[in-house]
Amino acid sequence: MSDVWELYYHGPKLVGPGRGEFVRLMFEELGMKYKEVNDNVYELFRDKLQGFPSLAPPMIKKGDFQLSQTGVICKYLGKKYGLYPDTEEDEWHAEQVLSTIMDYISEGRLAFHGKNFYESYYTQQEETKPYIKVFIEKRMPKFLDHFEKVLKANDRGNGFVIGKKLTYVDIALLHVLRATEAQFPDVWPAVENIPLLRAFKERISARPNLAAYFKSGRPRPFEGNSMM
Ligand SMILES: N[C@@H](CCC(=O)N[C@@H](CS)C(=O)NCC(=O)O)C(=O)O
Repeated sequence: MSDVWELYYHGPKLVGPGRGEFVRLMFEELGMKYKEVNDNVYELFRDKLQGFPSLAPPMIKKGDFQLSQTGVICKYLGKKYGLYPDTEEDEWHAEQVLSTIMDYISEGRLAFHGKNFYESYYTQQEETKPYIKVFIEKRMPKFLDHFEKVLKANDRGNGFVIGKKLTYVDIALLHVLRATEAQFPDVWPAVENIPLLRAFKERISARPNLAAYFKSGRPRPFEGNSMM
């Protein structure tokens, strides 16, 4: 039995950072050791997983406790290890923002799988182009504009998403901003009116543990075939 957290996620040959990266960034910021379990994850989740059922990775496990759903994992680790809001109202606002972040990546993924959500992007590159176009032109600016407003509502956008300290929502927002930039390198620089978001991305990326991780060569490259 492992005495460190295990992160179950598809291996780097199958997928890029993906949803697993939300969890990795939590562990990295916290300076905690974790062990990745990457082998045969599809088969494992389909018919071999013991313990409390999980539909899909990422999943974390320590001892007999295992937990899936990316947002729930982030919230759990945040609460357990101190990346969590201090007041009840902030707690719910954090939950609200996290849900919006998850909506954003789900819509982004959907846009790259407009013909068939369950098949690879590479089988539908032509057919899904109109969906990507709508996402870029309508949905991405709407979400980014919203996140800009969320930042502005706290400390005029110069600090964290919620309250006076880093929480799991800052980590989640950082990852979707990085994913957006990587997926849409031509679009991202031209998105208008998001100065606070841009500064936030740089500020949080520069936190010592995260900066060391980004420089380490360990992060998986973004795939370029959908948001997640
Ligand atoms: N809502 C879940 C979605 C999980 C999910 O879609 N996982 C992907 C990898 S990123 C997967 O392997 N899905 C397999 C499946 O849904 O059958 C979460 O955010 O954790």
